[in-house]
Amino acid sequence: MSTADLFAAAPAPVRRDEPLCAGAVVLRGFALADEAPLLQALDAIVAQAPFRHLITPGGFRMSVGMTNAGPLGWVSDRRGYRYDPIDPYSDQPWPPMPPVFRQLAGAAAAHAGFAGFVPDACLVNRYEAGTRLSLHQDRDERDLGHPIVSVSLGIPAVFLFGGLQRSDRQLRVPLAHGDVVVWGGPARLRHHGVLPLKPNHHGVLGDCRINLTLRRAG
Ligand code: MD3
Ligand code: FE
Repeated sequence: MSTADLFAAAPAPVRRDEPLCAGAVVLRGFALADEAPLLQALDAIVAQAPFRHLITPGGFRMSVGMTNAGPLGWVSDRRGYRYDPIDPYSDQPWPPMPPVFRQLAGAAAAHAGFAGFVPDACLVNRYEAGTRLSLHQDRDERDLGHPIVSVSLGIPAVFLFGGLQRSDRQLRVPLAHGDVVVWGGPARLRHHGVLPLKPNHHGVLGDCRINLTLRRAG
């Protein structure tokens, strides 16, 4: 068998760039090369700061399970949304930002045209069948000039990408294991959300989807 035949039998994971609009691009499969170290780092975070369902300022329990890593973590309670250096469930700092998270986010941002991105917050979202994230804007970060990098792992989801007005029509973007999306510049304040997940199974993560959102929050 020739070398070409060997590669044909085990094709490289799909890696392509799909621009969504000015400032937003889907990097299909960008995280696949780092799958094992990403999952190992995720286990260490969850061991120190388990997933929990936060309460919105309006008093609703979020269906997404959340935790954080890095110097700042996103939290919600009856008082509002904010970034906090302390995990309110342990009264300890959040687990450290894994170097593989920081490096992947920097590489993805640079690939999308945002050189020098250094995240100080990683929100880890866990979705199960039926979990959804309603349409919102991300505006709790100090400097909205920095992009956000999101990494999808596990079962697929349909992401809703709207406009600057809540009522603007939304694009539906399927996101699969290993996809990375960079959102910045004119896309940074667009509304977005996640449709309720369909029951599914992923060989490595089981019956859930994990999304990492890497931000410069402080
Ligand atoms: C578009 N998380 O944590 S990441 C969030 O899949 C959040 O868990 C979703 O929205 C998830 O706030 C989507 C994609 C994302 C993140 C930030 C954005 C899309 C964005 C900021 C502006 C526009
Ligand atoms: Fe968001």
